[in-house]
Amino acid sequence: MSFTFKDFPAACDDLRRDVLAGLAARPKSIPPKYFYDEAGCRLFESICAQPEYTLTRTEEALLRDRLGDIAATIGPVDCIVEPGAGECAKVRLLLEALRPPHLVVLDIAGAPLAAAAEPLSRDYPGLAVTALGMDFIHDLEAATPWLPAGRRLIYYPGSSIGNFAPDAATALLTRFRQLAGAEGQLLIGFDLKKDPQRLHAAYNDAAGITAAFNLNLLERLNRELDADFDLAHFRHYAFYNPTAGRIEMHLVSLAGQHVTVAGRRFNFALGETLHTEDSYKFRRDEFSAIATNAGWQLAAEWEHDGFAIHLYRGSR
Ligand code: AVJ
Repeated sequence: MSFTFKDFPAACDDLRRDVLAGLAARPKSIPPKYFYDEAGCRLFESICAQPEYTLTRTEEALLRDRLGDIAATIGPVDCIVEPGAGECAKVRLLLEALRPPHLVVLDIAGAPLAAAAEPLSRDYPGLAVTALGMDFIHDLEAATPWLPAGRRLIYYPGSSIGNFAPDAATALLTRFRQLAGAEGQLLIGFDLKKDPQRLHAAYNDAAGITAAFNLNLLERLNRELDADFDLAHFRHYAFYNPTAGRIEMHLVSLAGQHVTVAGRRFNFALGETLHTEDSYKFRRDEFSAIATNAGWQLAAEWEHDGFAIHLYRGSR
């Protein structure tokens, strides 16, 4: 039916500002949302197809196998809202099962989002699709005027929430709670704590795709911020930190070196790290405690092979 696209500007200035701030910090770090340029999106798709990385396939199988039960528990909804929708592939199962009149998808990469979302309005007759190119982590409130009133379901799959430390996850889920409104629900997928060797392997695939994904961030900075990172002088290093309950991804400098980024010079000592991602893993009770702190109440849960899908309703 109808398709609407709104691109919110300034994503480019954000990259420059965040990267310069991150390179000035100790330890150096860059937010993982910047992995997803065009090449990064392709590499992430390829990660999801690696035998060691089961997260995405397990979630899809779980959703597919339990779809009838999940849809019946959710009940009728007027609108599905998916932050970080990317390829808009995951939401199709839910659209088929729930048949809502509206879908609102959000992603930091506006143009690819629009390209992926537009076909949905043709494939599902009677569905009005709105695509918002925005950094929802910073600017979620800007989405509110675009959401139809009524029963909203926020859909946040893929353990994207794992990129946020517990306090930041609570803050984001609190804003989801406000965005969802009084009758709102949240369907969220997250990766469970499991054998650390299995986690380690998932972020150190034999084909080297995760390493390429991590290093692609430097390629992006070379292109978009006129930087001069030598990719041969940085090593992908990912490990499970059981104390913090997270996978950490780093790019470790293999030499003492200087790098210029957006006209500024930065020194990397031999062995110094650029921390590029945290991917938190949760026990079911740890996760529901975070959601409860954010004003949500657990309504139902589904688990398979180390992955969980939770359904929440408002508690206040
Ligand atoms: C998209 C954040 C869920 O943490 O597993 C995959 C990203 N990074 N391999 C994850 C990722 C390296 C992924 N999330």
